[in-house]
Amino acid sequence: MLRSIAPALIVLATPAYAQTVSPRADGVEVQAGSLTLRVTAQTDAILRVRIARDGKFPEDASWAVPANVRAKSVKVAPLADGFATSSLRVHVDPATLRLSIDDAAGKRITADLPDPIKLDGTGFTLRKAMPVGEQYFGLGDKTGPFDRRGASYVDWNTDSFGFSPATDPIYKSIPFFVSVGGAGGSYGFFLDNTWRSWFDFGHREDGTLAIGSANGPIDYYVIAGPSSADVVRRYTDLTGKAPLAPRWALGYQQSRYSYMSDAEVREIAAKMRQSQVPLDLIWLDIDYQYRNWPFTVNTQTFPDLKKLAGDLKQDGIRLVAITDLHVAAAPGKDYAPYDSGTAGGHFLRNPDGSTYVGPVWPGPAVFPDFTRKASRDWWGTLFKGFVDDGVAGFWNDMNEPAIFETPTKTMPLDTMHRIDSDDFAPRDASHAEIHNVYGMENSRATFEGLKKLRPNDRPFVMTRASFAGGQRYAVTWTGDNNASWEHLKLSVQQLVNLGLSGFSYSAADVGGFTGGPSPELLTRWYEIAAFTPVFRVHAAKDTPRTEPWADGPEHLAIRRRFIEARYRLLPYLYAVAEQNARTGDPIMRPVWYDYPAARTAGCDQSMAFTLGRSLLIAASPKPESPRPYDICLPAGGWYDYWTGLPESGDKLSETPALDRLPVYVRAGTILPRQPLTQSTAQVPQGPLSLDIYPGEECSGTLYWDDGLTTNGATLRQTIRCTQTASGLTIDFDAREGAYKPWWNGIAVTVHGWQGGAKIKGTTATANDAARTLSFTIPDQPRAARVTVSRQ
Ligand code: MIG
Repeated sequence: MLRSIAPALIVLATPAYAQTVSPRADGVEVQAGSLTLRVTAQTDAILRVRIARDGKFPEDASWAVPANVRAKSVKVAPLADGFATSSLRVHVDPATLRLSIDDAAGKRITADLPDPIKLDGTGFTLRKAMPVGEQYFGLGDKTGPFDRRGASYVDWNTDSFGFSPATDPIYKSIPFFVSVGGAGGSYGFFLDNTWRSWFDFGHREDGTLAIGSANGPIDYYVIAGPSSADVVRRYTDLTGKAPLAPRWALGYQQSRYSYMSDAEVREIAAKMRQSQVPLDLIWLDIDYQYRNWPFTVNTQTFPDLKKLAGDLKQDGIRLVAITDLHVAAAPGKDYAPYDSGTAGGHFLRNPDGSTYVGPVWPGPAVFPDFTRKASRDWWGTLFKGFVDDGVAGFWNDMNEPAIFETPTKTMPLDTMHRIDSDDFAPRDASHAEIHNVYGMENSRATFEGLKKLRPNDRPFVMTRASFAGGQRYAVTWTGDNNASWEHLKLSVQQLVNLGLSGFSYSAADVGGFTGGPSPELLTRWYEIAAFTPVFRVHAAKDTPRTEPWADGPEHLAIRRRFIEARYRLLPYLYAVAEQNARTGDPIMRPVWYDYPAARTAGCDQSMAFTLGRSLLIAASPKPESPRPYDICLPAGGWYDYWTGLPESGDKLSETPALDRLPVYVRAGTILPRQPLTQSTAQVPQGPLSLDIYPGEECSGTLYWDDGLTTNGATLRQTIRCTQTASGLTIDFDAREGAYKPWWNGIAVTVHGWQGGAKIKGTTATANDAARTLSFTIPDQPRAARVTVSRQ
């Protein structure tokens, strides 16, 4: 911390009211009338802005940004009206507290409008400029247009069964957006405030970006780029990275509300294996429980959960069980979650001190106080039985929290929480303050509980509600979507925006939760979801079946082929996931994340996305239409993923066919893949494949480990290729880490090749029609060069 120098006090001439500018070692503080604005350079590119009313700054505490991150700041150079960091220039108008932020060259990143801070009782609104040409993304999985310009949003976690592409708010509140296209490059804005909040992107007032909240601290971060990738990475420096998931989380996942019995689960598993559809996970929805009481099992229908989990595991299939937070209010029934929770004082209270009881699935239910560390710890212990039974992952649903039989769909706003956690001062807090972080803290309690029960294992938790920073604890999905083409389209935009908002592991119910998809819609959804971070088929009760075989052999064949493609891609997908854990780069990205010019390319790219930097998936922007559509490929060259042939030109016309999804590989990619398995738990038989697509900056990354633990050995290796006058050289860097991989050999395929070739120590096979050259070499753990000479 660099806050030790005594601030010099500059009193300005003829103030309308008191104005002082106090330089600080790591920023500036400016007072105008009853407001004091403090800007702190957390890093050279991240500014924190806090505003005090009546001289009192709000508590310096946060659910989203850990204390050790907030404590860091850097030294700045004072300016007459602000300060500079190595990459930013910050100006504050001392009369109005109007803030503007430029890059080092003076290009505008973001600026307040005149009259920038409006107070309204406990609430406030900040007003900022919205230059023409800027677009806005993020805010989690909110519906509405992909680019948020022109729309307005409310953050208030809401159980939104059957939401439409225009419903707002829905389940999550992630008060963070990325602005793209401004003069000073991309920037991010994060409002660290948990109360009911809003973002208005010029909806109400043209050219005005208005951000407000009903209550709570005026406390926000401006995160400079200039690239969108810089912004997203820095946002995850603040709010945390999503830890690398267990590898099986990247496999195909089958769910339904509900698989009703042990027998039905076994039948689904057997049918998957018979149909040769790779599968890693089966999900147990609420009906496995006794009377919908969390942490119980209906032993009539699931007589031996441990045996079921064990038998499935033999087959490479793991179980995930739903564990909702609404504990049945069942005194005297020998129901441990209620009894131990009551004894420990872990449930939320009414203002009069009595325990709050609300109706949900179990009937009358009580609700853990997840903002208390002690209550989170208690919650974490409830998983012991299931963990001992071998249940691999947990599903935290209904944690907005959802309450039945009330128009607000949630608990009264005066329900009392106790904050006793992190660096907060212990105090009581109303539900109005905690509501938006309740689901995140529920998933945190689950995650931390699992860490304690199995310290070396990577927990797998999926949550419905969350807040900024929730990616540290859980993956998420978009809730109760609908079986429609417009929801398929919406889902792609939701997952892309979630990725930009820190939630890199995301899913949408494949096929739609409500309704019932046509066979074509369901097949198309499988195809696209095969390239999304979490691939989970799920559907509501009383809807048609959506398992891969549900619509007959032709649809099954297509769906299987896409699931297989995903399993072959696992070495690539896993390396992208590891990159995400390290850097914050999303797994699934808008095309312009890595290729900025794509944002303004001519084509409608609302259904295009990349999986890592190397694969571009170009689904139809009108997925319901049989009409041809244009695909814009970013500059630099691409290959067709399915044929391996280079594309000529950067604009392609695609005529939709149900069995085809256009996917492209960046020229300059070395793509690792593996032989097909039926589960990520199976050891692939055969060599690792490396497909080389020659082009600029040609490289690829191998990352591998046991896929399960956090403390085991790892393997990391970069491979590069260079086109030479006589052919191609492939350079293996020395491998880092001691993990011993499953492969002994490497099957190399060079794409876009013509003619024969000579390689020392092996024989190469050319295929002129496919324009490939293939050869096998031993594994290359050490630095080595393979020279491919044209013949
Ligand atoms: O009130 O657990 O979004 O995925 O199948 C419905 C039953 C409760 C809502 C979830 C959905 C899940 C369902 N749940």
